[in-house]
Amino acid sequence: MAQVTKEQRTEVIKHFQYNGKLVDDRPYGSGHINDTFLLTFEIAEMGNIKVILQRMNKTVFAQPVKLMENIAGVTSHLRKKIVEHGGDPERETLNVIPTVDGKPYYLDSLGDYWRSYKFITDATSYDKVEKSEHFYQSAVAFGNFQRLLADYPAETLYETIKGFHDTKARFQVFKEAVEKDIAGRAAKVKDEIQFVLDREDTANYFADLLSRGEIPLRVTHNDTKLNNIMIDNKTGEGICVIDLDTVMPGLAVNDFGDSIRFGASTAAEDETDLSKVSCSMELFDLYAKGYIEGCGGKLTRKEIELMPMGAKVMTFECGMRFLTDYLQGDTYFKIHREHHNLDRARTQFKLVEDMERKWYTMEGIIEKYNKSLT
Ligand code: ADP
Ligand code: GN1
Ligand code: MG
Repeated sequence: MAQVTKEQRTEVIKHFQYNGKLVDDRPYGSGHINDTFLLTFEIAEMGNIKVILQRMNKTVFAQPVKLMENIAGVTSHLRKKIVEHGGDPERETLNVIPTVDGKPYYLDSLGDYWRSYKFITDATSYDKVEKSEHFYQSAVAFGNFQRLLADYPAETLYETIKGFHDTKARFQVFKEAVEKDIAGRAAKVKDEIQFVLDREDTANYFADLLSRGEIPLRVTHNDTKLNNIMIDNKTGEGICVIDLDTVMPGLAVNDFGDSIRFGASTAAEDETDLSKVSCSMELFDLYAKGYIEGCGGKLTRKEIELMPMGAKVMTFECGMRFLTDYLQGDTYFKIHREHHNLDRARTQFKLVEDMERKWYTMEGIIEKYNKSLT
């Protein structure tokens, strides 16, 4: 997608229900998909009010209007439950700011779709675990999210990305990308390609279990990385789950696994010094504890037992997706340097190897929690 220009934002901003005078407008956050801006408005006697403005990625999300219907449905469901439990719905769920004609999105003159959210104040989205307690709290919050949506009518949710975590199908897409090699990069990444090809069993694992009915489809978040949760600056609690673009029927083990992939890593997702990258067993343990607690007894024993596999499959899948994008010429994930997707793929594969080495430790941790269930 073309870069967002200042003129484009000026047009867009006029069409949302904002008050006050715009005093600041800047790119924001480190998401890989949408274009996010933080706007600050000055309102007489009230001070400054911040909002998030996002251009939705229409290459990734083919139907932005249906996607926003999902978000409206999910956030109003969450709002109702938060109010029932005496929580603060202004901070504990996303709040969509409508356009002047009352829609949850704006279609601009260039054909781009935009949406806006109230900014969640006094909270931080972390790219790396700074305090282990934050990671535990994020687990409780993602578990709660799963529990609160357990009674959401899954059939009303539009599938925003078909086969999003169908790792088996993604393996086939990867093989095609290697064969086509449109960016002419395959010869230079033979080892990484072989790493993926050697693990077809990992790619097929959950598809096979699902087809045998051994694990349930649930309404899941599907993108549970640590920077998709706001941690309260004062209490350290996971206050709000954000980035709801991929809320769809999925697997709880994948939600668990994606959090481990990102948050239990001892290094950033794009670290180039691979000696720094490993999967922390202390963080794995903390997250498992928090997530099982947050889900409030809703997970089956089988789902809990499969948590190490969830971590491995999601890390493997993500590495495979980064490498696929690298082979296809970097068209999906935003990159900020030439071999960014390759660097990201390498950290994921290093994590997969480390998880394979620590397999029995992970299983032991999970067994401890499975045993303690009544
Ligand atoms: P992407 O899909 O590109 O990851 P996100 O919706 O996750 O987009 O937004 C990118 C970043 O913007 C988040 O990681 C977070 O830091 C920030 N952000 C998004 N929504 C809010 C919000 N309502 N309040 C505060 N920060 C937000
Ligand atoms: C993307 O949108 P963001 O940056 O939170 C991606 C996830 C990947 C993640 C890797 C819709 O997440 O699936 O796991 O990057 N989201 C989409 O960091 O593809
Ligand atoms: Mg995000």
